[in-house]
Amino acid sequence: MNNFNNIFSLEGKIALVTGGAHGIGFEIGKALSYAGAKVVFNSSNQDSADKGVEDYAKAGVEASGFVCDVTDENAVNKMVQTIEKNYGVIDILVNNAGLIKRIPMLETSAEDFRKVVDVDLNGPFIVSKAVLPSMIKRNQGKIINICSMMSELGRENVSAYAAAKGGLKMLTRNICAEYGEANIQCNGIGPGYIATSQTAPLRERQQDGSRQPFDEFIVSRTPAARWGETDDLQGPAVFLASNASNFVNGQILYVDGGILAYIGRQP
Ligand code: NAP
Ligand code: GCO
Repeated sequence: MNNFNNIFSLEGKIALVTGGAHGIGFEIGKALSYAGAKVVFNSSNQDSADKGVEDYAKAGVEASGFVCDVTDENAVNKMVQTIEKNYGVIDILVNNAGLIKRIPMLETSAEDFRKVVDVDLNGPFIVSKAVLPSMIKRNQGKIINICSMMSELGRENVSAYAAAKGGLKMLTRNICAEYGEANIQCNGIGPGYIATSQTAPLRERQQDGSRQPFDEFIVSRTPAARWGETDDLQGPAVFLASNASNFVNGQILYVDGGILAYIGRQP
């Protein structure tokens, strides 16, 4: 049999998924494990890390959880050193940890703006900088940055988030540019509107059980006419983590049900 099926295999690989205890990161972590990788993840607190390990185990995945704030360079370096000592060099990094604040720009404090940019942009920079040296020594590595529709589009009340996710798109391209020759592939996944705890406030039903106007708007702007589910991101993540994408670099793969290609349903 030809080895084509192996092109998506992650057997023997070690994958770090930041913020991988729940939501999109959790589903991506499961998928990478099902494709053969050993998955490690971090959370910002012990309770979430512990629950994440339990939830992975329920899904048949033996994941290892760490408590580490992605904005804390010393903590990140220590976590990466511990992972490399206990499990081996990180082959795949998914920069998934993220934060959003939905506040009109003029009501956004500089502190709020800095906090969102710190987690959503500085975090991926810090973690990528920690894992790249070992990847470069081995002349191979995969970095997947979880971007957003807001890497391409603006919308009211998410100025800090859009600025951070737009920057993350360009950080993705810059890592590609700087380390592609070391056989590092750095790409992004741009999820559309996905049903997670982060978007729960946008999807809560109104008193009469009807959808919120923004919920209706998103469904009307999505050709798939639905919100995305976290498992919609599993296949794209395995593709970008595997040998199947060894000549794909600096790209943002939008998994958005077609939003970016569509003017919106006619009134
Ligand atoms: P989520 O459920 O809120 O997950 C975000 C994760 O980030 C949480 O697990 C949290 O970890 C972790 N995190 C936040 N700040 C952290 C920090 N300082 N250090 C370490 N971990 C931190 O949200 P999600 O919807 O799954 O989003 C995951 C990623 O996808 C984010 O980057 C988000 O911007 C992006 N995204 C989401 C959507 C969507 O529609 N949901 C669409 C496009 C992009 P703990 O709670 O475990 O501490
Ligand atoms: C929002 C949503 C979006 C999604 C995602 C879209 O308030 O507009 O939270 O930002 O999370 O980033 O791709």
